[in-house]
Formats: sequence, structure tokens, C-alpha cells
Amino acid sequence: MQSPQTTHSFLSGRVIALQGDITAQAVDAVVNAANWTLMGGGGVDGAIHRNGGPSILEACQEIRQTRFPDGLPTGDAVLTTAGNLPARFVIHTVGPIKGRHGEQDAAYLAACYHNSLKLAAENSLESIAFPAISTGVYGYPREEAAAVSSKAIASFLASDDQIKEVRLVFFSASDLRVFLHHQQFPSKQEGA
Ligand code: AR6
Repeated sequence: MQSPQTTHSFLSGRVIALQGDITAQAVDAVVNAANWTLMGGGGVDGAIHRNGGPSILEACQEIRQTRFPDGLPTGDAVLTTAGNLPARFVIHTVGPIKGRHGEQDAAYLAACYHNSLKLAAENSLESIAFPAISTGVYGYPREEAAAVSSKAIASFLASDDQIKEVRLVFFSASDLRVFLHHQQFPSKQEGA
């Protein structure tokens, strides 16, 4: 049930927020809320591997063998094929488990957004879709994550002109509502 879809825009339309499924987004890259193993899991991670097919896991295994034998550190990001997904690439990032990094939790969550956007820009990509990283199994409060993610995205876009569209995809209407109330994009929401 995807229609008709209400979107909310920020930063002159460069960022949009909507309710939806991350695996259905036809963008240059969708971001996966992965874990350090890069070997899959539940939530977004499970859906991406399930719908994208085995080529994503194969690419992740290659990255583990060649670049990150000890696993992907929290806040880092890597890029793989998107397999059968409508997106071209998947950017895998590891969000912080809330409470594990003390006062650094927010810095790690901001790093996920920053490093994913940076990787997309470095690969000449123009559109990227994010799920609400860490707000599921990893227990990050949605209100706090909204402030951290919006500030990190706004800060990156302020000094970048490669990325044309950042799509923030919330699984439920309630998640989207919480985000809209707690986001801290510099200008007011521009309409629905
Ligand atoms: N599309 C959009 N959002 C989704 C989807 C979807 N298909 N499925 C879930 N969400 P989570 P985390 C929402 O748990 O907290 C995995 O096992 C979900 O409702 O996927 O970063 C990994 O392997 C929530 O709001 O990611 C890791 O071990 C948000 O996406 C661990 O979970 C993130 O929930 C990562 O936990």
C-alpha cells in the first residue's frame, strides 16, 4: 500500500522524508543499517539481503576478506552492488548500539550519515535513501536520532554539490511523524 504518497521536503527539496520500504527505492544508493559482520541480520539488513539476492552477500564477503577482516567499524560505510533491488548500489553502514559508546553515541550515528553521503559523492552518485539507522534493534531513541541525522545531513550538504536528493524512508507513519517533529534541518518544513 504505497499510494498516494505524502512527502515532506527540507533544504529546498534536496531532502525528502516519506513513509515506505527502503528496498523499494529506485535511487542510486540505498543505505543498509548493517552490523559489523556485514553478513546480514534482521530489520533493514534482512530485507535488503532477502530482496536484493545473494550477490550482495558475496560482495560483502569479498569486502570482509580484503578490506575489513575484523569487521566494519561502527560509523564506517562501504559500497556494494544492489543485486536485484531497484537501486544501483547498497551502502552498508554500522550504527551505534545505544548506550555502548557513552557520550559518543551521537557522534557515531552522525558518522554513519556523513560517511554514507561521502561515499556516495565519491562514487559520483546523486540520489541516496536512508532508513532510520540504529532506531530498531540497536535501540536509539527516534527523537534523538531525528536531531542527529538531520544535523549531520544538513552539515554534509552545506559543503557538497554532488548529492541532489537525500530520501529519508520511515517504515511506519509513527516513525515519520516523530522524525518530522524532532528533525533539526535549518529551515522550516516547506510543505507536504
Ligand atoms: N524499510 C525501511 N525501514 C525499515 C525496514 C524497511 N524494509 N525494515 C525495518 N525498518 P533496524 P538498527 C526500520 O533494526 O536499529 C539488524 O539485525 C525499523 O523499523 O533494521 O540499525 C542488523 O543486522 C527501524 O525504524 O536497524 C543489525 O544487527 C529502522 O528501520 C541491527 O539490526 C532501523 O531498524 C541494526 O539495528
